[in-house]
Amino acid sequence: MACLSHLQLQKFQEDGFLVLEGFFSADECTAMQQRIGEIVAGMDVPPHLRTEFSTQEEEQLRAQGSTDYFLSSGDKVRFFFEKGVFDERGNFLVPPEKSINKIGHALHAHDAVFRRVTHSPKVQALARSLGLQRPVVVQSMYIFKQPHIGGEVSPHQDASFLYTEPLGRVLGMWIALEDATLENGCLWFIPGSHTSGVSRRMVRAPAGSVPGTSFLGSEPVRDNSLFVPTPVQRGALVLIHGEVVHKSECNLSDCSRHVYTFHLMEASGTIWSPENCGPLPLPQAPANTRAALPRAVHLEV
Ligand SMILES: O=C(O)CCC(=O)C(=O)O
Repeated sequence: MACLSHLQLQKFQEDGFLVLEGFFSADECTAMQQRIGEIVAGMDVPPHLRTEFSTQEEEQLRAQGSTDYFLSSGDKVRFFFEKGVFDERGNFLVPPEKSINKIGHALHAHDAVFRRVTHSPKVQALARSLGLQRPVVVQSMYIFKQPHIGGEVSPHQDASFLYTEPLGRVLGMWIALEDATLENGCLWFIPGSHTSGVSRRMVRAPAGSVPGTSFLGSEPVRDNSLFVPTPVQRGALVLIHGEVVHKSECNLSDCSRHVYTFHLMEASGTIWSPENCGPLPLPQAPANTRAALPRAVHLEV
């Protein structure tokens, strides 16, 4: 199962994404969901750090007060919230457990359940069958897509945020812990859109200036008719090439759409841009990534 067939590999290379249904068992999905329930039950975010997550550029820039909470989350387990879930003092307007957009960006490093999944033999075998030589885990997220209020993720390429030289070294592994449907906000892709580089990059402000981010370039308006919906069942793993254009719509349905997702980088011969926002763990990271990625975790541990 973890080894891709020649046809699957070819499809991934052509489309820039690939669905592997049934990659994780129901028990494995339940273990991740139960663990996230415990983590959420212990959530304690002070009101001034309650940060609404948005993929819209203008809204990200408005949230400067909590920028540092986001920028320094690369090696931590932090909570980011849906829009409109707080009053002006930061008090919850909805039950806290229904307010979270995502938890990021280092569950893989800090939590035993998510570490086990991320470094599982079948994930390692999958990475090997994709030809990765020295895969490192550069970030992870648990995304909730809450019923009724789960926000959209606007069209983007992951390499805009996880930029490397050369490009083509970043890969997302997106795991559906619940069925992802047209109604609750499944992924949509533009097949084949991973072959023309990146249209914009998010860069952090230079050291010594006010912490923040800005974009170099801009996301073009995409032709909606090019996007292909990708509903999948619980347990599916979706491989996402770092440059493929993808999005998800908001969730207006009664059902949540939980996923656990993490990104790998081929560390061999790759330079992780020091202007990326994500700082990450591990001493054995290869020399060319050590400064910018002080804690990147090798997949094969
Ligand atoms: O889960 C989603 O809705 C979007 C996830 C995504 O864009 C990503 O993992 O790159």
